[in-house]
Amino acid sequence: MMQYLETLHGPYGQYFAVERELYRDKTDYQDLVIFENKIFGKVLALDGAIQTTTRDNHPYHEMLLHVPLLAHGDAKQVLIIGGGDGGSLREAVKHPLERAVMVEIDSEVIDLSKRYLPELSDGAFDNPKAEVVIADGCRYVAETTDRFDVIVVDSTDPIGPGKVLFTSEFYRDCKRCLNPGGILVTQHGVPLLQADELTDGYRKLSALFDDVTFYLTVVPTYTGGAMTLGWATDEPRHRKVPLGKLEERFAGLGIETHYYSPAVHQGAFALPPDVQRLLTK
Ligand code: AG3
Repeated sequence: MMQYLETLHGPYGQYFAVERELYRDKTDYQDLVIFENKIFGKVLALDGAIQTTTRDNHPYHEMLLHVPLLAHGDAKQVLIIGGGDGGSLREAVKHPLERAVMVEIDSEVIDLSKRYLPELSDGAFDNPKAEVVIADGCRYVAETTDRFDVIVVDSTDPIGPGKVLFTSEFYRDCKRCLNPGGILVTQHGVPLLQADELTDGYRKLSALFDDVTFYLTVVPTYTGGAMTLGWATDEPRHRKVPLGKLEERFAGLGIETHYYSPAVHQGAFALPPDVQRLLTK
């Protein structure tokens, strides 16, 4: 049986026994592989890095979307940068939004995910709130006149086409596209293995926003322990929403989750000292 070896972190990684390879090719932007594994179900990898699996994607997509949307409490317009597999869009459309715009650079990630991983988007691409734009996310936030209440950066790691999504210019343009009190969240890697990226992100975001921190989630196939998601806003109250209020908003959605709960939401902002120490200016 074939094995898939993740090469993302160099000296340390994970392997998957490939039960069945569903697709493997180069898109215009990256190397894309989709395969089945007995434990994790269907797995999508880009440029040697696991992106998502049908089994363990919930702690990622639920925390990336429900935390800012429920903290905000009145988001109407949401922008997702990247996220071609549709998992973020799936969680976004569960909220009473007017519009969820997803800007993905690589149309093949969308097409192949719809074809081989339909469980990931679970129909979200056909939801009337969803709007898909095939474009460079950097360019989109630099040029659009639309404004958003929440922006979610569902990117790859800072290698390949995702690299520009970790720059000050990109963050500045995201801020430009946020309505007052808007929230930006980002995928920020695993601090045990990507400590410098975390410090770098903290510095860049702190230069632009009044309230910057990171919150945690645990995704087994993002190896190395808890992963950080970036949090940047000029409205510090969004981080301090009382539990009762979050519970009320969450109940209003009438959905069942795998990982997100209002208590997990609050606890996710508690950072272990070793992670906290990486957030230095
Ligand atoms: N994008 C985030 C992949 C991060 C993997 N990084 C890591 N293991 N350090 C996932 C796309 C899913 N919508």
